[in-house]
Amino acid sequence: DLADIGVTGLAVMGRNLARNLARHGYAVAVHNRSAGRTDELVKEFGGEGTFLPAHEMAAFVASLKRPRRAIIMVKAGAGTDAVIEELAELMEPGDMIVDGGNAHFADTRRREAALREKGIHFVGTGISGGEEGALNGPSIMPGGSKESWAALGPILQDIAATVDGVPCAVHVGPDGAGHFVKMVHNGIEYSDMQLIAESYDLLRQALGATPAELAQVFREWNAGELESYLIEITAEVLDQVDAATGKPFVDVVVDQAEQKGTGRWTVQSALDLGVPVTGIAEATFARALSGHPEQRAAARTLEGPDISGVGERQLVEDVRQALLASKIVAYAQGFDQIAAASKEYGWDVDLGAMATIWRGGCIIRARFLDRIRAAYDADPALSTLLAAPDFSAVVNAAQDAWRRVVKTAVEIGVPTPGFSSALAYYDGLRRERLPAALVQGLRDYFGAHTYHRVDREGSFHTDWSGDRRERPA
Ligand code: NBP
Repeated sequence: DLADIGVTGLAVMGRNLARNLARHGYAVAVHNRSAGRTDELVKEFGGEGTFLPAHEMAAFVASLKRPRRAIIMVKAGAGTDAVIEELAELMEPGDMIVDGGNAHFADTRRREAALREKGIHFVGTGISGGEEGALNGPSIMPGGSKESWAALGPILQDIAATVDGVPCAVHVGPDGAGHFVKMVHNGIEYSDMQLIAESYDLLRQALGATPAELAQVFREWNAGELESYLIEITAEVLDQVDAATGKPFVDVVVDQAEQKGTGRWTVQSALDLGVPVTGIAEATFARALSGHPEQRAAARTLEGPDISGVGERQLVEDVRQALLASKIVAYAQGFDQIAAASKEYGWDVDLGAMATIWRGGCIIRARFLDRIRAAYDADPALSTLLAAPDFSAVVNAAQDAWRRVVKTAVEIGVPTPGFSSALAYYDGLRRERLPAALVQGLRDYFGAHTYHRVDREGSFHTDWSGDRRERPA
């Protein structure tokens, strides 16, 4: 008998995905570069379903039903290209190669175009939720052709997480759309975590609260509109006590955040698209700053403010509101970026559907996402999430608290780039007139870059080095 689908690359992600497929009744062909992993999978979990192990790629491909469906789950980069090449040699027009790794969307576009020439569908697919998600139901963001979605969609929706009966898997759009959306998802994840970290830091510094006390604060927040996976696990991490020292776990971890690069990719793409994803950028840069211990040691001689006058006020509730408002800004920016890329690359991404598929199975799952879906349902052409009535009401109500939080942070010398830049973005967006007019004037002065006027059509240049009169450009 032949397999319904295959998985090649059987490290944690591939193995769990293969098991998830088998548990849903699919016959799964399994293959890995080094045969040991394949044998191990069958030995340990063979009882969970039907696995067809293959040690050679040719045997793996031969064991698949036509049109063939093969998922690649290997380390992103050169390894993926090597496996695609090997698979493509053995496949026929109409077959489908799914890349479930964290590929850069530009690589996915290149690979899709190359395989399309051969009539093979290449489906760059974002998979979120880590190993646990891969096994029990991830959020799945496939790109690629409509034909490939028709053949893969039912399987992917079957193994994805479901929320209220709705599967967290939908066709995102052609070629690189799926990996692009996964990339932005990860960028938003960076921003969510940075904001949570700032909330914790500020409350700990300002109130002298212990990590355990703050765990309780996050737990309470998780019972309200901030309810989300990341807030939930923040309480758990803060509650953790180090067995070796008896100290709070968070105090024994080296404070240098690492990254695999998707935050950086998101920011790079946003720079190309001209979309200000400041929340994600600040989060990425905050990680970079944390990773420069030599500079941080050298900077310890710099002085901070005198904080003796700062009282408690209602700081906990203020921080909760600042966190919520900053989070809305981060999501608004992330959705702007997806919209811009969708336009640039002709993807026609349904923004509301993206909120839906992130509701379960993935790291940024949150109650909040239902409201984003509702906002786009109410107005699919929404220009910014901040302007949706539900969200503008929240940020308007939060803004006084948000300002007090940033002020307190500045007063006591706690860096909150996430809160501060989100607030600056909010104020920048809502300002009727921005000092960009002065920037334009300066550009025209030194570079004759011209400017537009508020009262007349056309481009203008002022002869700054001559008579300083304005002329149409
Ligand atoms: P890794 O990213 O650690 O990759 C290990 C796998 O890649 C092994 O199966 C290895 O084969 C294979 N491989 C490598 Br390395 N180079 C290869 C090559 N040149 N040819 C063929 N196979 C090669 O595995 P992972 O953590 O399971 O992640 C798989 C993918 O899923 C990655 O792209 C990752 O970014 C993505 N992802 C991971 C997570 C997560 O939470 N870990 C979440 C979402 C997405 P070998 O056994 O022979 O060495």
